[in-house]
Amino acid sequence: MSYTRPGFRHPESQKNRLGLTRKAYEGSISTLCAGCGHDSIVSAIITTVFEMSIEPHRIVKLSGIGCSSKTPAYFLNRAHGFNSVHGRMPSVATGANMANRDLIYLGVSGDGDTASIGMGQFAHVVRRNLNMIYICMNNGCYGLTKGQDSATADKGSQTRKGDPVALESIDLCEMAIQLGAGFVARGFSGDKKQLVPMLKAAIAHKGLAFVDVISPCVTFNNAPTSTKSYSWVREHMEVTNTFDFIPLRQEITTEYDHGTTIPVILHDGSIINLCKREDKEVITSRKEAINALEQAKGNRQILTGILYVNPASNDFHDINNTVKTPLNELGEADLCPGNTALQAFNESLR
Ligand SMILES: Cc1ncc(C[n+]2csc(CCOP(=O)(O)OP(=O)(O)O)c2C)c(N)n1
Ligand code: SF4
Repeated sequence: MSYTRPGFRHPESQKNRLGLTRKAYEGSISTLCAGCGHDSIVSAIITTVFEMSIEPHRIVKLSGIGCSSKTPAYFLNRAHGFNSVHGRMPSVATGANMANRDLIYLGVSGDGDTASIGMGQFAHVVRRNLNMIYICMNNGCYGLTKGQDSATADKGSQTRKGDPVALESIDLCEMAIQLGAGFVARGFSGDKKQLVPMLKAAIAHKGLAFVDVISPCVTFNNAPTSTKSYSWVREHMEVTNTFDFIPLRQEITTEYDHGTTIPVILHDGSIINLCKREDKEVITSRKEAINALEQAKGNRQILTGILYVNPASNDFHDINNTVKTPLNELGEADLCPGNTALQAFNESLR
């Protein structure tokens, strides 16, 4: 059976700065299980790009294999898209990004796709600091292949069959911080209020922005004792900071009157205001971010919020001094500067 999304929208639907309604940012109707956390993340992505007034065709959505990796079909129909082999999204994203640096690269993956078959690719794309947003929809299991434990399932938490997970779990945020990501955040699919500004900040960041979103699999990993279930996360979530994303065109406002506020200026000039609890002052320290994650884990808590930002992050293009123009815009004279230039280049290497 196939479904199509009804074309009708209220004539007075809200429009963004481009004059587009939310409809322009939607995709096909989801075929995921009703209540899957991944669908909530899709909705947050749509809200984010709609509110940021990004032209849909400026986005490249990429994914691997899994229920999570199917989701790019459910948002941004007018964007470019590539559904790659299991765990290989980062290398496809790297190639595309090298060819055209002017687009916005949004990679979507699952914890199986990222932390198992794609672990090598994940590690290197973070290390290279590719200018992309990398979202991991983390449900602690392989949803698409019927709920086997993934490498992010917490040790001791309950598996689908009811046994405790015997192996150490991988914390993708800690890994990303260690490997040099300039922006690392953790959200919860059921907390859109936190997720949307987090995604806006990730899009505004230059370099790799890793966003791990705990996203319960309602079908295979929702036992109340699983640390990726709705009930467990709701009961144990500790929010590091509340924050807002303020595009430069708008007045800067914040509604929070507790704790301190540190403005972090991202590369495109936009600002995120991070309002923190009194006892959490710095988010620009890798050491503190890892300590905070470890401490929360020790207390059996999940730390959410933007965990680490490096305001001086250089992306892969800066590091490799690549040409500023997308390759498809280079003319013959740029691509083939002639024999004299070739000889001079060869001489320089002797
Ligand atoms: C090379 C290869 N090995 C194994 C599979 C089978 N497979 C499909 S999806 C998947 C796991 C997906 O898990 P995850 O990334 O966590 O996504 P979820 O479905 O939970 O969102 C596996 C092992 C495959 N498609 N290709
Ligand atoms: S199997 Fe799990 S991850 Fe896959 S669509 Fe269903 S609820 Fe979502």
